[in-house]
Amino acid sequence: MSTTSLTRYLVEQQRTHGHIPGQLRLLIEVVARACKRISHAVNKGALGDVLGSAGTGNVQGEIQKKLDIIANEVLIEANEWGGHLAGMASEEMEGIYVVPNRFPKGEYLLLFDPLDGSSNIEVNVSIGTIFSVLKMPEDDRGVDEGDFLQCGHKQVAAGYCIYGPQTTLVLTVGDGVAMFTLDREQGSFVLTEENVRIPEDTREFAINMSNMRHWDAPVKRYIDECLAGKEGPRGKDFNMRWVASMVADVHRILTRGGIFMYPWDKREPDKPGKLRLMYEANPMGWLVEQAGGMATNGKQRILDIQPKKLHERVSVILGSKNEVERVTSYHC
Ligand code: FBP
Ligand code: AFP
Repeated sequence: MSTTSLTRYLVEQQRTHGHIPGQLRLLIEVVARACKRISHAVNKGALGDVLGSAGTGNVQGEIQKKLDIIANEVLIEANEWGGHLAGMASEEMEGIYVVPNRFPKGEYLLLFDPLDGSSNIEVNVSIGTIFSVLKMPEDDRGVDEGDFLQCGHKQVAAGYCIYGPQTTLVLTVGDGVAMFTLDREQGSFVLTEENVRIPEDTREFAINMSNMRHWDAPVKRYIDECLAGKEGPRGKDFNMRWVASMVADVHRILTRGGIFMYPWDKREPDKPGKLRLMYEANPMGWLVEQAGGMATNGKQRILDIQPKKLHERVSVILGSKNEVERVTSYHC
């Protein structure tokens, strides 16, 4: 059984590969500590009075759950004073959060979806926290929204923590993907999987099928071919899974392969998709690529999209390489 803690893993990465400067290591450890607190609140459920709606809406016009707000506060409080960050941005906040002057300023920017899959909170299904780390542009004295508008390939760390039957932190710093399971007795994240690889082929897709009538032709064609099974052009049967928590769907794909799609659809023709580029697609896209998979918006690599605004949305197709390539080629 592994005894390598997250701290030791990060120290060893820093020593042997030079991937993780001290401030970044501290940042990742602080995010992990915040995720432990969120995990604790999630586990308490009704006993902790954390379920239900907060009666407020976020910048996306979505009703906020109590846990959305709690998780957001936990991440901000944990990260603002350590001296590793210049600013933060969250799916739950309209503008950026600049680290107050009373604290030292660091070199990094942290972006997060504090509680992804919030429609699953009450029904006791896996949810998670997604995070992405960028470096402050050099020679920049003040922090503004423009500093955050960097392509996904500029991320220096990304990951998520899934609150499910186990609480697992999944991380990349650009040298593959590692998974750490929370050992509640020790109170620490322990390395349980390294060099995670997504098989290039799969027989499992994840998409919200209730939106089928709104899809564009390439997505409809791909799913129709999967549904045709052995007798169809693919010559094999496919299985379907849809958790409605991106963290849970991506975690399954990192564990056993598959393809996940939340494509543009005709319900909101002016929006490029439902999922958020900076808080969901970029960190998940980088994790998937680091595990040998692929992530596109149907036309281009997610990580090469130049964001124009903080809460930008995007169409997402990610997972097993050969399937993502196929759907992407149907868009050309
Ligand atoms: P297991 O007991 O083998 O895990 O099967 C679970 C189950 O019986 C139900 O919990 C679930 O609703 C169903 O299988 C899922 O079936 P399918 O894989 O056909 O979607
Ligand atoms: P919330 O965190 O607002 O519940 O959204 C979760 C999510 O962005 C993503 O995690 C899911 O894949 C997707 O929404 C589910 O969307 P549908 O409810 O439209 O299937």
